[in-house]
Amino acid sequence: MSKRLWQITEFPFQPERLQHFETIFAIGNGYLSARASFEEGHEGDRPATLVHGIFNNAPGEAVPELAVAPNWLPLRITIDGTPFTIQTKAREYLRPAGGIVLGYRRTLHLDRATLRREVLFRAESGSTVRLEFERFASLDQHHILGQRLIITTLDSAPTIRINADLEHVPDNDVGHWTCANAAADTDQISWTAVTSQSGYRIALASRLIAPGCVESAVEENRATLATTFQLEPGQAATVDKLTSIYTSRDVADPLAATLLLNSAEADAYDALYEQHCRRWQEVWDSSDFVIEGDDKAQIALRFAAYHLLIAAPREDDDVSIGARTLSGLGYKGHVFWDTELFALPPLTLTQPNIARNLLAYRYKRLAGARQKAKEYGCAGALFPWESTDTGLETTPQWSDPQPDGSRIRIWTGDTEQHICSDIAYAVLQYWRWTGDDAFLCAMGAEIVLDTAVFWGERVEAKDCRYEISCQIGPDEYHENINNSVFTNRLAQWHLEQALKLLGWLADNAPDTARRLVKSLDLSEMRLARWQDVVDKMYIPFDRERQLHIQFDGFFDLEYIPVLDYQPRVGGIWPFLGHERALRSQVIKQADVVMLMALLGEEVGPREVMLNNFKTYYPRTDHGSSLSPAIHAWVAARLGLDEIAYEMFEQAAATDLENNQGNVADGIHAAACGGLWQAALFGFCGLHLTEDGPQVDPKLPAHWRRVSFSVTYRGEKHRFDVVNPAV
Ligand code: IFM
Repeated sequence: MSKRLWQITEFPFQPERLQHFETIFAIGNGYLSARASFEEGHEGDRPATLVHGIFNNAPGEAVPELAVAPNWLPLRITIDGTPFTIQTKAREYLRPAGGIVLGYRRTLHLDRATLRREVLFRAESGSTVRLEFERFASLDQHHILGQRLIITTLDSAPTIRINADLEHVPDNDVGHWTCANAAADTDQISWTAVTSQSGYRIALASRLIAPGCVESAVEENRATLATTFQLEPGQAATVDKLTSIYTSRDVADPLAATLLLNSAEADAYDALYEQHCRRWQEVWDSSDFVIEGDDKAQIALRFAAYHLLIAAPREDDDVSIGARTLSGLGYKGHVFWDTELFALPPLTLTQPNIARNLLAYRYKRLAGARQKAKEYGCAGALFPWESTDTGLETTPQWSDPQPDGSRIRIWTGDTEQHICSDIAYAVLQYWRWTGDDAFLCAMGAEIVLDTAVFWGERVEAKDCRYEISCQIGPDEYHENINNSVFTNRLAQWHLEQALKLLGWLADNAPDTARRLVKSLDLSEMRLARWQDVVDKMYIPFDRERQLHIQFDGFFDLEYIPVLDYQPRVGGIWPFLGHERALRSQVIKQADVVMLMALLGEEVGPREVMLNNFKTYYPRTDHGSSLSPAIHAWVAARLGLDEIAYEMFEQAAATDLENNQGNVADGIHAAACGGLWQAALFGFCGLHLTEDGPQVDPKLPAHWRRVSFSVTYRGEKHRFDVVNPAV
């Protein structure tokens, strides 16, 4: 298929979108990601390489965040003494002094996770050179980063000087690193540092393979490798920079590992790159979703899958995907429900090993979840709303200052408790699709059952029914409300599944059943209560109008016709203000609609589903990037074709077109996973039957055909869906 559908291009340079492109052109390999900052730097850039799991709570900061690793990208180039830079303002193209950029094109190659940039540059001396940059984070050897520069002179014999650096990133630093040490060996440079609070050690080493005699030095705030050479007219020179990186999460002595790896691989760019591409080919063989008839949707889906695939830990089951992946510092790298309900399901279907790693991350943090439940006065496990390396709650309690200087109390860490069921849902979905009983017995069952223990204690018995007060559902505009239908129904479903799971374990894995009954104290009395909650949970429902009520009193709030507020970027919350939003029926994101996506027909008959959608869709401002894709999915199932496609387009534009206005802070992992799910579960109607996976397509009218594979219980199932309507 056409290469064009695997590429995203910036042409010409768009300075006003510098940080946007830094995010969307990030490269990565599941171990780390690097934002797409220029090798030579640029005013206003935000270079950042983020490595999974390297969190630090810097002095004076309320919560931990991912610490930006030292910068391995810098290549400072001079041509006949003119420093190579990209000018920002068009008029600078005409400036008589300094170099001139004659042409610029940058392309992200999704199929091979490679970023390329070509620049035609004229030095002050009049020499014109073409610079072709390439970079990748090896998928084959996760600790190696490759950069290549091919520099070709067109019309003269310029002298080229190149400095390849490792350096600290001061702009992003809030005191994360101490003990930084730059060193220069005869043929390589290195950088080591230690996080100030968490004590993680990091080491990077670089080598330069280039014409001329390469010399190394330590300068202020950087270690550098330098070479100078001359080109004949028409001649091209290749410069390779290879960097290796380790942390103390990987090995006992990161510096030793880094130096060893770097010297072993120093002359092997081509071989490394070839292996990298081969590995990506394998990944795409099981992850691609091909659409015929809609090039824009095709590129958007590949882009979404690409960003999940570069963020997803392939070889580490002790880390997870943050809400903004590793491509930016939004939400400080914290992990939310975005992972389990948005990013993870497509991985369960296409890359089950990665999905298992993500679930194991939660299992390994059950201690933190138990502590949180205990602090809340309940037994069982209550996962934190925002999670990092420790597994403790890391949601900040106060927002950053608002325009008027005030701060808003953030309640999600206190009362957004549906995360327990979101994680249980992901575990059970993974188990059903993979049949991985070993995982279930070793980890999954304990997650599902101990979070069920929490719900069993958390629910409140009132007037012959069970209620849950003071919650935040997915719609975070409404805080500390009573009887969120999403939360109540999901908790009920969760307890029902927990009882079934225990029955399955008793029949199929009696030792595990016995162990968990004992360790989690699953007494007869506790189980009887679960059944009672399943039977008597209060699900707010309006019988007259045959629809679910998002929470107690929702329809008493002020009605605001959200659909009238068009066109706009982002939600309408900023013009309403926090207080009015709380008192209105404006909904931030799919809430009842999210419930319908997760539980499908279990929520109610088609008439109720339609009533729900038609009631809540016009009240939702999609102030969260999690919302549009879920609406697309549910609308497609309900046959609301126009809305489904419009919402799909909106989800697709989240990062590519920056329609929430905050992509500089990182890719929206949930929007990516949501988009993929909207295609699989929404438009294709993928579902499990007793005979395995089946589809029930409701494709957009202009999609001629789609094809994709999913792995079910270790076997690949290929679907090729032709649209009968075309
Ligand atoms: O988890 C989401 C939440 O649902 C809405 N606000 C942003 C969070 C992180 O993406």
